[in-house]
Amino acid sequence: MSLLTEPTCVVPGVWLLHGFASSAALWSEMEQIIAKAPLRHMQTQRGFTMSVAMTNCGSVGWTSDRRGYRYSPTDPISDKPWPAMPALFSTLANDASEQAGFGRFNPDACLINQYQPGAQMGAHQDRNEKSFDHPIVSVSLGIPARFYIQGETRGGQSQSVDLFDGDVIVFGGVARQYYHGVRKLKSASHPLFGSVRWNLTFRVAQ
Ligand code: MD6
Ligand code: FE
Repeated sequence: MSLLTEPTCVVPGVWLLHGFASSAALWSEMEQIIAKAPLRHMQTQRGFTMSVAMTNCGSVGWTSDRRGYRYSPTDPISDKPWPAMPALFSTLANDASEQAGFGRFNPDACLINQYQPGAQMGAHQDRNEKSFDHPIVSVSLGIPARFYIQGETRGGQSQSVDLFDGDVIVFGGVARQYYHGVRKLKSASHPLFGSVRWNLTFRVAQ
């Protein structure tokens, strides 16, 4: 984790820390989380199956099913608490928040997203958290993806940024409730992950 990364502003409230995270260190923690709480394709409220596979760590985890989106203290597959948030994860998220000028950040939830080629995430707002006073810290690992930000409404003009292995986005302030998404993932290869992109999003949810 380099503290020498100069943040670049994508749009006001959204900062990119290029190459801030190291995939090898994070991967051994991710493997242990996935062993306890396997990746799964959740259902949307409308009954569609998400193309992104997900799991969580932390005191609460983000879930979706026919009843809607919410944070839950337990994994609905096992009914057990989600795996604990590794110290390496919370330290990285706090360092990124401080580096981007948002100050101390102590996430209680980390959503782990796995994209295979063809997977995408439609335009959405992150609004299931109790307060929007904290930013979201988002870590990209593996093959690159195009992330887009649309602003206060869905559709219309968007600002795009390509996210590479180790890139960290800090998403807060005036942008905290902006619509955003990830374009359909193109095939590529990463030495550790093959043709996969991972994304870790850290939130203060409770
Ligand atoms: C992704 N990220 O990069 C999905 N949300 O795979 C998000 O949905 C996201 O990167 C809020 C803040 C930052 C993000
Ligand atoms: Fe999001």
